[in-house]
Amino acid sequence: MSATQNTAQTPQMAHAAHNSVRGRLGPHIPSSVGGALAEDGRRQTLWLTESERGHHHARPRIGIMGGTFDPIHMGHLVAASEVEWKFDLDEVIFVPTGRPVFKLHQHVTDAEDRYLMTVIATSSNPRFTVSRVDIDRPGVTYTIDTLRDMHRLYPNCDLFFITGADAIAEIFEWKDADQMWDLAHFVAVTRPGYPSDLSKLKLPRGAVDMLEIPALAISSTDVRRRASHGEPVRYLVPEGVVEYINKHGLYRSHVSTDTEHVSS
Ligand code: DND
Repeated sequence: MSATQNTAQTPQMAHAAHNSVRGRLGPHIPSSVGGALAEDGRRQTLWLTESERGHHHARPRIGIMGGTFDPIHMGHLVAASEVEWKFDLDEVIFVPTGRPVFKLHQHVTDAEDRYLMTVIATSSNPRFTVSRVDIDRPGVTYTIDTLRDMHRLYPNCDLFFITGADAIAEIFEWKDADQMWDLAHFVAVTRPGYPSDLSKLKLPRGAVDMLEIPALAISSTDVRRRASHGEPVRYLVPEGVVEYINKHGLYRSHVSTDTEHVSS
């Protein structure tokens, strides 16, 4: 993937875009602009943003890490961190689902508990934030709605939706899948136990990148099972999440069932 894409904009547009993003994303958002010669030799101003690592992009880049996060674990965090690094993202926004569509027939922990565990798990990383858009939207959660909301909130940013290889394999079962490609670039991270070959899927050219990440065979399903049996979950989830699970007695009575759509 090209690290730099130059898009000529008016200075006013660039300033507006930049300022609006800086306000939301915080002080690490870059501030550089530059000029260059157009192909016909005339001077043309290119307005770029510079990432903290010194790369130039046409627009700030935001990762969207959607998940049920029941509970959030180290696999989720490593996935987000790896994509943030490899794609030079300015920020990764974790978006816990409200009512996950593929899990309507199984017990899912209260959204506020999942949200708070996600906040706790991400709090030490200045590039990680958490959004309530899916939790606060009534009804079943669909990614197409997540992406539309994010476009409204971050109109001048490029969005990168982060997902596991298992999730991307069934993406054509997602609501309005064909409309999602225009809203975000998709990054599918490898996950132990799931095939990482996307070639059999008829994905639009260039819409999805596969990224190999350090293999962590951790699943929320297994964390819940362990917690329900009193087995250790320490080091599978962040310390604060261990404490939250213990303090609130989560997963004591709900063992995962066979009706789960995927091992999460
Ligand atoms: P999950 O329930 O799989 O989340 O949902 C993931 C996203 O898919 C959410 O944003 C959903 O709204 C969306 N979705 C699902 C189904 C239908 C539709 C949308 C629709 O619009 O119709 P988990 O908490 O289980 O996992 C979060 C992510 O982390 C997943 O992409 C999963 O593959 C990945 N993951 C790992 N990746 C690497 N190593 C590991 C992982 N464990 C989970 N150990």
